Amino acid sequence: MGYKIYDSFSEKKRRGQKAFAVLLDPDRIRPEKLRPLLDLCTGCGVDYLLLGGSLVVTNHLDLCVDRIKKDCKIPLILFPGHPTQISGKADALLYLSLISGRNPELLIGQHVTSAPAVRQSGLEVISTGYMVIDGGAPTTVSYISNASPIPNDKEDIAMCTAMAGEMLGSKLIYLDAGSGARIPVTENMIRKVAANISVPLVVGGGIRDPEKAYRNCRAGADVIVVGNAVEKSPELIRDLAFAVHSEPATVSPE
Ligand code: 1GP
Repeated sequence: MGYKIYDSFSEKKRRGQKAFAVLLDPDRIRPEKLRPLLDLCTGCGVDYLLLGGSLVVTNHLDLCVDRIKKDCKIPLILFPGHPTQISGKADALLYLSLISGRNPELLIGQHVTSAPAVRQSGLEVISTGYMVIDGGAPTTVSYISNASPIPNDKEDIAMCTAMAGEMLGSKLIYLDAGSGARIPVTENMIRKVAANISVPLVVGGGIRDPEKAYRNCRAGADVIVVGNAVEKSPELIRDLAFAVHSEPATVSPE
């Protein structure tokens, strides 16, 4: 097992290049119909594809991975809500520990029981300090995780949590307001967290427009994840990718 994907995160961060990731929810895609979306992602310079969800009811993860790997060269990273959402054919796995919550199962319990399977999968494992931030209404992740999200105006709690995660060994910190969040993570919180960690910072949940993606990058996010908005309007991918990859100062900061 190498560290190719993680090295690409680190290298982009070192160069100050922001990355754009499109999140694919296995429940909302039909593997045989993915090709146009994958071509669009490739054409727009999407950096990563994430695959997974807090609750997945379909049973075609392997098929989705097969199709994506066959039709597309963008690195495919699993973003599992549960240890069953693992396929050794992807490129890497975000190995999430829900450090913002106090549910021991999601901090370490599920990791213990799934560790042999994860190791045997051969996947590149990226230890990720996963932080759920209040998105203004209950989201699937806040309900399923059975753990309180961090209030979205408590920047200090987020900062201390991210710092602790980094010192405990997380290689990425992921601030997530949850899929479809009404209120995305604020720039103030992103700024505070980014200023106090040195590992790459991933931000997602409720990002619907290029301006917000851009402002998040200016505040210190290294990777922007968008799922819902591009599911509804795939043509947004081009503008979002452009915003994330563009130079500072073309959009005024918050
Ligand atoms: C959710 O961060 C991701 O885990 C993406 O959220 O679907 O709201 O873009 P959206």
